[in-house]
Amino acid sequence: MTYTGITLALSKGRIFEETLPLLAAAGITPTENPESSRKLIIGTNRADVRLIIVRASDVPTYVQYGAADLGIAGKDVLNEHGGNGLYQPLDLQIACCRMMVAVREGYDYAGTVKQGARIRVATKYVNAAREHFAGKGVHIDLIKLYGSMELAPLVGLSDVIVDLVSTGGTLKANGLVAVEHISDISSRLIVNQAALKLKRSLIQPVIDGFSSAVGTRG
Ligand code: PRT
Ligand code: MG
Repeated sequence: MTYTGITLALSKGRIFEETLPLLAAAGITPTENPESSRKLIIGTNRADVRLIIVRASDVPTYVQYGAADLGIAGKDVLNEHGGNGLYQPLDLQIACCRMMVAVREGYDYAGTVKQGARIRVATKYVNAAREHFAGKGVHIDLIKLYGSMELAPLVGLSDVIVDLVSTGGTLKANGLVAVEHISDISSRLIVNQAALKLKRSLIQPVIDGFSSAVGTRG
């Protein structure tokens, strides 16, 4: 049961894909692809390094409690989690996107804000949304969703959404437009603080390998 190596928590999809070159720079190659394998614990070429595959929003939780020593999570996810007990040594500059406010085409966002009207905001990112609108002095009703935010303004669930945008294709396909930029998002390496002290000889080379890969990337 007790594993004496180090465990890195990752999510499938874009984060896994974009982490592969960083792992390679640290001398780590997964033995299986989580997209095709149903396994949640994935070995690597190194007996002392394994990967666990979890939901993107669960990565900070696994690392916080020490079930994983390290993890990779979007700044969006870390902001909602709060970052308690997590050391964040590196911005990996992967899975980059922007957190935006978006509305239905034709919705007068600026006018509504100017009038001081309450705005209904649907989002998965409730902390980010609360902070953003509080900073503007705009009163909102927050509606928490877990996905497909783009639908909310189309069916009258909300006036606006707060969501991540990368190509802009999803907004466009649904007749939505971005009206405000909240923040730039990228993924961070996160480390359990106690694990860093206890297993520094294993963890520090991974941090260094990732760091040099990020630094040399064009
Ligand atoms: O999918 P699941 O519910 O399990 O979790 P998740 O959606 O949080 O995970 P995943 O793997 O989709 O995203 C992991 C991380 O990638 C996020 O936490 C972000 O930090 C980062 N990231 C980068 C993105 C995007 N780009 C992105 N475009 N996460 C989500 N999107 C979504 C966005 O929410 C919207 O629905 O893609 C859609 C917009 O994309 P474009 O290209 O059409 O603009
Ligand atoms: Mg997703």
